[in-house]
Amino acid sequence: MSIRARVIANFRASVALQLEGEAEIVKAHALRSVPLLVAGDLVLCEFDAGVLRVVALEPRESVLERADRRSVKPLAANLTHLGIVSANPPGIDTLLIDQFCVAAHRAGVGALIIFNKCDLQNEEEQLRSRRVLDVYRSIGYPAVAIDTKSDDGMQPLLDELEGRAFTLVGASGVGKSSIIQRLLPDKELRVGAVSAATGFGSHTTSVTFWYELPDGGAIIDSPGVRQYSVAHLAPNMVRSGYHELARAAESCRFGNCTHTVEPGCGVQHALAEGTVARWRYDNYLKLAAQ
Ligand SMILES: Nc1nc2c(ncn2[C@@H]2O[C@H](COP(=O)(O)OP(=O)(O)OP(=O)(O)O)[C@@H](O)[C@H]2O)c(=O)[nH]1
Ligand SMILES: [Mg+2]
Ligand SMILES: [Zn+2]
Repeated sequence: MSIRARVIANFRASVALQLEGEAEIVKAHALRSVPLLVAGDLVLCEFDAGVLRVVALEPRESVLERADRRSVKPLAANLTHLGIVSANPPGIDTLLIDQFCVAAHRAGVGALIIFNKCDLQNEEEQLRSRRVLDVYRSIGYPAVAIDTKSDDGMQPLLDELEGRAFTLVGASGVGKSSIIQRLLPDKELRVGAVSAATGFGSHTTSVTFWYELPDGGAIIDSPGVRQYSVAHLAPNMVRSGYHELARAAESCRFGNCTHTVEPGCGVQHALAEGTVARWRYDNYLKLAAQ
C-alpha cells in the first residue's frame, strides 16, 4: 500500500518526508526511477523490508527552476508565489529582483516584493525604497516593507500569506530565515526533528526547506544567491516576464521590435512618458543580452 507524503527537504543522500496526516518527520530514499525531488514535492512511498522508499512523484502544480552552467534543476515545487526578499545591508539589487520576477512568470506563480530591515533605514533611504516599491506595485506586484525586529514589523507580510505557498528567495543575508523564524516560533524544533530523522546537520539554509504554516499555507526557505540566471529562458519568456514592457510593446509598429532603435516603439514611448521606469528597462536590456 502506498502512502502519500510531502518532501520537506532533500539532502541528496536521503529525503526528509512528512507523511500525510502525521506530524512526524521520517527519512526515506528514492528509487532510481524517481526524478530529482525538491522541497514541496508530493510523493508516494512504500515500506520495503522496513525501509521507506519513494516510488513515485506526483505531478507538480508548479516548479521553480534554477540553471547552472550545465543543466536546469528544480529548486522548489508546488509553490503559489515567490517572495522576493531584499534588504540593505547587503543592498537592494533590482536586477536580481527582476530576474526573480521573470522566474515567477516562467513558473506561472505570483510574486511578492519584500523589502526587509526597514528598522535600519533613515528617512532618505525609506523614501528611496518606497519609490522602488511603488514601481513594482504599479506593474501589478504586491510589495511590502517589513522588519523582523520590531513588534508589528511583520504585519504587512502577514496580510499577504493567507493560505499561499511562498518560496522565499533573495541574496544571502537579506533575512529569509529570520522572516520564517518570526512566522514560526517553533522553527528550531522542526529543524531539529528533520536533523534527528535524517542524521543531517541542522544548518538548514544550505538546503531548500518546506515549512507548513498553521493556517494551511506554507513557506519555503532557500539558500541565498547572488544571481539568478535567466540565460536558459527563451528571449520571449524574458520579454513577457516584464509585464509593463510587454503591455507597452503591444503598440510597437514592428512585431519583432527590440525596443531599442526602431521607430514607432511603444516601449520607447512609455519611457518618454514616464509610465515605464528607466531602471526596469535598463535591467531588461541587461537580461535580454544574456
Ligand atoms: N536590523 C535587522 N536585522 C535583520 C532583520 N532581519 C534579519 N536581520 C539580520 O540579518 C542577518 C541575516 O539574516 P538571515 O535570516 O540569516 O538571512 P538569510 O536571507 O536567511 O541568509 P542566507 O541563509 O545566507 O541566504 C542576521 O544577522 C539577522 O539577525 C531586520 O528586519 N532588521
Ligand atoms: Mg537563511
Ligand atoms: Zn518596441
